Amino acid sequence: MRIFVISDLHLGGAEGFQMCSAKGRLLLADFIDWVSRQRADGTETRLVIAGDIVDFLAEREATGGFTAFSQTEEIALGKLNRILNSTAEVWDALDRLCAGEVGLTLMLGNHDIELAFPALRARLRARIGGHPIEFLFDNEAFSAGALLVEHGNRYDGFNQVDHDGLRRLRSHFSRRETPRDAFAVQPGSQMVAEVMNRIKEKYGFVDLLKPETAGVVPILAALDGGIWRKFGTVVKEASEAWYRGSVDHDGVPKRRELIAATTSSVAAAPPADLLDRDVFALADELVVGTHNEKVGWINDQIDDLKLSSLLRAFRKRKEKDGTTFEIERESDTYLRPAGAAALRGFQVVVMGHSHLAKSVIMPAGGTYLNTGTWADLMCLPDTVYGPAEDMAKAALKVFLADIKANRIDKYRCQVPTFAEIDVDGKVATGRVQFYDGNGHVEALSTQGMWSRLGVKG
Ligand SMILES: [Mn+2]
Repeated sequence: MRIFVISDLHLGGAEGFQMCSAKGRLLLADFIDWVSRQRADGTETRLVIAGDIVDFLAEREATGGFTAFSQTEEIALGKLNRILNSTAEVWDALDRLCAGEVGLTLMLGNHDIELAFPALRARLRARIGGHPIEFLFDNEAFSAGALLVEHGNRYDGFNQVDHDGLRRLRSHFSRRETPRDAFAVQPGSQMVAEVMNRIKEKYGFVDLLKPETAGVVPILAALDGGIWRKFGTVVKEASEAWYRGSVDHDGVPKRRELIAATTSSVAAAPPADLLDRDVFALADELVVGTHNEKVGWINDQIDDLKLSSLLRAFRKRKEKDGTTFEIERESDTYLRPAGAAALRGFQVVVMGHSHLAKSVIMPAGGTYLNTGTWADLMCLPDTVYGPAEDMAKAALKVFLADIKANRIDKYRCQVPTFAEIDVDGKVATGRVQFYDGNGHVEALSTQGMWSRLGVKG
């Protein structure tokens, strides 16, 4: 059996909120058609889309604002219809794929949980031609022999979904009953709807730039002190809540209501790579720097002082942030549970969610793969980390002026990746590859990642 896995397509989005571009969707449709042609005689072929297929958080409510969750089927269906209409090429390609007898599995992530609602599952199935697709919800993972596939948000305390609550909603909706309790939305989605999206109205880079915290937070504070003053506390509190230990020693969530979570009481120390307190301290410092006794808050100047502090901070973190796109470096958040799965016999463990494509041979045996994303990515120009300090400063200045004016198009790029796994009896082998269009594929490499990101000084 040959299995192709992609994830984090983030299809849809209101004006200015689209993460997967029009060009990106065409490439995605081209990829799906390419998968359709990979079905060799006698080999069962399947495409698994492992979550964050569409993005409900990027769709506006009728009132014009954003919410972390669509509380009724009607609202969610309205958003899904808008998404389907604006991304038709992808669904047409999936229809062709299924007609060509390639299997299709759809799984939930954390930006598309409303897809679990009965009316939305029916709508989606009809849109893909009514073929018998497999739809996994209730936090079920996909497995085939020694292959395990899941979105990955189960191990990210910020984005763990209350699937028990979601199941209760589905039960009510299927009878057209009004649910008794409101659904408790994961904090990560609240953060997107209430904080990130408000910032995104003005600064489109916020959810595209990597590394997420170390890059975005200090830049925001420098660009707009008022924004950090307003939202900084929320962001810091959310980050601290993460540390309070939501997962056990295998990195598995402890809360029972998150279906199939363990009940282990072993508290995990926060993984060292998640301690972002130095980043928050810098952001606070940058905001103080924008305060002027006489005129109050002057937020809109990228002065020399701020530029120097930012540059110093980025260069100090060069080692750490420079590994963001290194394909063999992954956070313990995902490696711990992947390692635990390997001990249960899974030779290949595939996740998505982080938007960073990875391929790691695990110490305990087994391979961890991350499918990356089909949404756009952005990163700092590499000159910022380069040896010449005055050039670095000049490059950072141009970059900040551009993103402040929301001129981000030249920094956005799509680096489409997919996992390909062969399952033969008890043996599974897998790899991540770049998809460059027209059937051109290339093995994932850090070098290839950098060149496709097109990082220019
Ligand atoms: Mn996700």
